[in-house]
Amino acid sequence: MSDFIVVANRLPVDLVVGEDGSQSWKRSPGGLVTALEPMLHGRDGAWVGWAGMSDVDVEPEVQDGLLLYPVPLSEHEVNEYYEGFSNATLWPLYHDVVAPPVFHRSWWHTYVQINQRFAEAAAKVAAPGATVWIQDYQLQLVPGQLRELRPDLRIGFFLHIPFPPTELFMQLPWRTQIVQGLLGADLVGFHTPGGVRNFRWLAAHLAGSRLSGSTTGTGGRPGEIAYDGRTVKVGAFPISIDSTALDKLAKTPAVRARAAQIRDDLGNPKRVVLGVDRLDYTKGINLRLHAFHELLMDGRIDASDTVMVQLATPSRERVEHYQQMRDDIELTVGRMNGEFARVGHPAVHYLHQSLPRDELAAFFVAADVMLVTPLRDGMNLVAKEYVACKFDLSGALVLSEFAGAAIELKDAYLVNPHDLDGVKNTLYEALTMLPEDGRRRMRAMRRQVLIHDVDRWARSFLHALGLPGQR
Ligand code: ADQ
Repeated sequence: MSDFIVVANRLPVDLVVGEDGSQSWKRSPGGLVTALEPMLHGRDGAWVGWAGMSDVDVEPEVQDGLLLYPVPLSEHEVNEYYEGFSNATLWPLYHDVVAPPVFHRSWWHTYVQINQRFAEAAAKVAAPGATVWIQDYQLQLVPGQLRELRPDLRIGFFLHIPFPPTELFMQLPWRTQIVQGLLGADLVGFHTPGGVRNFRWLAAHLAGSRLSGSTTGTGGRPGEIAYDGRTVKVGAFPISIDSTALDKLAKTPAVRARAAQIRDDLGNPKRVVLGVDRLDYTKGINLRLHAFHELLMDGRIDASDTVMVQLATPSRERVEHYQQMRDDIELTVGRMNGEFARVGHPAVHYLHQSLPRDELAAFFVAADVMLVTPLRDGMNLVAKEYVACKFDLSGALVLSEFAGAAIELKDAYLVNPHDLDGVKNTLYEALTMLPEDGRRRMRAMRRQVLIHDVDRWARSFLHALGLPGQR
């Protein structure tokens, strides 16, 4: 029985099955685990989630004082609940329908069933009066389902992706059930005040709730919604990174030497432009390649002294839309290099690979301009990671207005990713900025990112939820 439980689609470890059938765990240290680790270990913590492999039975296990409680999924369930409803219905719908969402009743039914399974698992491990923190869009029904099973619990929910404009959300055939599911929580958190506003409107119109308090849920004053005889708090809690650790890593001699090596390997160009993303259609990778390509074609930049590097982590490779997007990006890269590369000197370096943390830090240190151009993004941690690595105040961040991070990083070169000329001109401006202006901008952004780190994010959410001992 645990006092503090995190419920997320994935466990913070991946199951590895050996050739002899033996099972072991590989740690997958994401930002969330790092942020929550002290709280989980300090109070009999548990983590409920899927082990990442279908059709296997895995026993719960205590690792370093943390109970890992696996939720099993069959391959059919992964197809319908995860790849279907979560990633082909909700993901595009919540990202401004930049791809058309697919609505399938059978996917929805599986989503309901699997959410119920997560709720039952959480109900089983929670001590009386425990605090449960549910994460993200795959589990939006869990707050309501868990409250039915265990009204004694304190339940928080945080959405890591944008909560869409009300007109778009209204397309969802199961919109009322989702809103009611979320209202099962005591506190619902979003990255931005816009998400809070959208949710409050929907709660009033779809679930008949009454609103009070702050309308945007910022500044530590969550709004309140009266629903079903309870008060549900709603607030904006912009997530962040472990900025101190990353700043420290970037300053190590090994990472600095590797950054110099990377520039050397690239042929010591005058300027290095970098993109780092999960390969996803919301991230605007192709449009930034087009902007760079057009600057080359216009003769405003020269491939002999300005190179671009795009690092893309493989993602959701079984979903058709992702396969198509990967083909489009690789076609663009091939075309650009066909026109502008010289032997041994590509104009664009493209790596469809996931890199270790210190290698990624070295790329951030090496880059003169970072291009973060999502069409829509809940927050975008890459923008904050770049800033955290620029300890010498060099570098410029080109950032989409449609990333949650744009609210905090006002000193970035902000762009509308739908405006190709705007992206081109702003990229050019960043490439040719005066060093003093660049240092001023980077100093201001670093102040923001170093103070508002992921630990502060987790604490402020849990404080608003009323977890004892949080400031
Ligand atoms: P994501 O959509 O995954 O997260 P993001 O916030 O940018 O987007 O995080 C991606 C992470 O993957 C970063 O930590 C980045 O360093 C890492 N990464 C990217 N490419 C990599 C590569 N080639 N090798 C190694 N690592 C790589 C979702 C939402 C976001 C929100 C986060 C957290 O979509 O909007 O910021 O959750 O809430």
